[in-house]
Amino acid sequence: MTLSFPPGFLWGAASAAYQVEGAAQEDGRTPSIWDTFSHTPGKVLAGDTGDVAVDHYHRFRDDVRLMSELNLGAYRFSVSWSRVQPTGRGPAVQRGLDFYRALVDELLGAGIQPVLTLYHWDLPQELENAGGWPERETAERFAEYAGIVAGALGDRVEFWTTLNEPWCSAFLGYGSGVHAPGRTERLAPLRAAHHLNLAHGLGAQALRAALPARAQVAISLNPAVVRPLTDKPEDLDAQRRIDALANRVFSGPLLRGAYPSDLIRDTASITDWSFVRDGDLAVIKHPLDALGINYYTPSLVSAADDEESAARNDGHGDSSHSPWPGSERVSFHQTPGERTEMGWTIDPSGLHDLLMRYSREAPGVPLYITENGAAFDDKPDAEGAVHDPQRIDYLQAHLAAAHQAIADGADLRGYFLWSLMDNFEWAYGYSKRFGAVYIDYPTQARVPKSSAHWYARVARTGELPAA
Ligand code: PNW
Repeated sequence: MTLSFPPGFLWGAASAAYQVEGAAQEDGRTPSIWDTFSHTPGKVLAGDTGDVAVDHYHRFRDDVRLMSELNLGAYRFSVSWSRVQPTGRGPAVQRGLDFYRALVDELLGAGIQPVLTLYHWDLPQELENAGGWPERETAERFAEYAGIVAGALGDRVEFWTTLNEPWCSAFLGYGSGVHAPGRTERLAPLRAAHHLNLAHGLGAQALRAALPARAQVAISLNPAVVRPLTDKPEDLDAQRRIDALANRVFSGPLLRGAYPSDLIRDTASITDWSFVRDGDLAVIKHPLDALGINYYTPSLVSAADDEESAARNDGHGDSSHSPWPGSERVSFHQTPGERTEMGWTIDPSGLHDLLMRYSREAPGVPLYITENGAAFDDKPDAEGAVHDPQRIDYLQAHLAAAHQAIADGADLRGYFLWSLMDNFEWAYGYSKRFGAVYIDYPTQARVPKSSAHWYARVARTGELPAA
């Protein structure tokens, strides 16, 4: 049976500045923590960097044409902070802003709605040198940066998101160290999480002050779907702990204006949370116009009696350091079923669960799936065509789960496929291909995969063909 999505449902694709732009040293851009990290031997597979990436900085006009051919209604991209404000402080660089203005104009000219993310992990290196997200000043600098971008693009961009996946910034960046800046600490991720929350709140205030009333202000989270291995009390406790550190450390302050009391208890040996100052929680609980949800795969956890084995198997890349401060004694298990090239199990029921959960937790707030997709081992055939039936199956199953969530009452307004094109997949470099469009890196040729043609039809008709 064909499933119809509501009229006006937004069909999009997503990307992020450091993953696609390249032009790392052009027009006044200075290094971000991802430039430093990727240029540090051993941090990114095969020594890959975002220096050139898919050269979107120079090819954006072609890329927008490609988006039109795919019938996209929206394009989610992020702004490189150090392109716009090289030291993370002080005056903006006009050439940096001009690039985003040109991109936005190209999108609008093609009838594609720009969805702008202010921060997708590329902190200006100078701000990391001053301490990075564990320091409060970074949140204040973010608000200033938000105001600059809103001042430059507020007349033409209506959909704004502050942060992408603050969990990754805080816990992979400062805990497990598999993401930039690669710090492996226990207190720093908790301080970073709070200052990211504060950055969202202060940034949202700065956006409201600079933007017309019709503008929408949102955030994109990557909530975990955490399932217990058994219903033994110790496994349920492991589930509760990971849920606190993956989800409620953000949803608590954002939606309810408080950090969860069990999280504060679980982390009592690390911190008394005195870095949370009076008034911060009121700032963070800024009313959201929309909530972005990024979903890839669920997590399966159990209690571990040995911290080391638990840390090595935390489900988030190779690190001997745990990204779960205060709850290191948790093991992550492979959930059963078919997997993608990331080793992530394909489980669309997790997407349905998340949408229903956040419908309850954020009543009245429209939801968007701001990322969903999969990496497969895509290769051109003899004619140069790229057939990716597995990605079509993945998208079909996840869109069916999203459709079911709408039928069950979720106010879901749109879907952004991750990603438009193959790109720099963080610690995995160019080895993992998430794109609907294949990139031949030596020539930078763009080849829409069969999933791109499939998605173009879904986007045009608003209908999901039966599997
Ligand atoms: C997200 N994890 O990253 C990002 O928003 C994208 O930039 C990225 O390319 C995409 O998903 C695919 O990985 C994540 O370890 C990276 O839990 C790692 C994790 C989650 C999300």
